[in-house]
Amino acid sequence: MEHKSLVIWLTGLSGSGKSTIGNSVEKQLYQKGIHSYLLDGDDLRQGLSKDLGFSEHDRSENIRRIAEVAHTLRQSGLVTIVSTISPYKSNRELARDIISDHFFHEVYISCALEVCEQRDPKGLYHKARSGQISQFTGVDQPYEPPTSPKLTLPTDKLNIEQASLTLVHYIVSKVKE
Ligand code: GGZ
Repeated sequence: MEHKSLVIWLTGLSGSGKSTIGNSVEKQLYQKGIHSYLLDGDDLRQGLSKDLGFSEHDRSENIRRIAEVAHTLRQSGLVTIVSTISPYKSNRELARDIISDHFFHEVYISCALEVCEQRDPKGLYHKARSGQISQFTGVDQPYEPPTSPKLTLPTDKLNIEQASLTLVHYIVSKVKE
């Protein structure tokens, strides 16, 4: 199927469901003949951003690199899904500038901190609370929620299937416009 390309920028706390939704959406788009690629923050930190930590400066550089890659993939015709905490508004605005406003779709994966902390899939909140790791988003670093995202998916109210399907419908409506 011929389709337009865009960047879906998923932002939200660790444990909010960004990667799970991104993976599910990628599979559903494939079944619809829509070509997509998922850039996952946690994966990229094993390679592209291996040299970076979690200071404000390093997160900013991480987002800049990811935005440049997303821009290139988008230019090649792919629906590019980015899944990264990207906690600072200014960093997401930088990403918007790199990608261009027209193609940049900010999607807020909203979830109460207490719920993310209960899920704690990798035990990172526990480590942050007990002082084993520092600079953890939501614990000793801020998360600045988007003020006007194109879409908000509250994963403390919707299950993953509902959230993913809502995003798939959104993407399909945009790439066929
Ligand atoms: C936040 C951390 C930290 C700290 C390790 N703060 O939920 P995860 O585990 O699987 O994904 C998170 C990932 C954060 O990478 P991002 O590239 O998304 O961050 S940012 O956009 O802010 O640059 C988390 C894990 O790494 N992790 N230490 N201190 N998340």
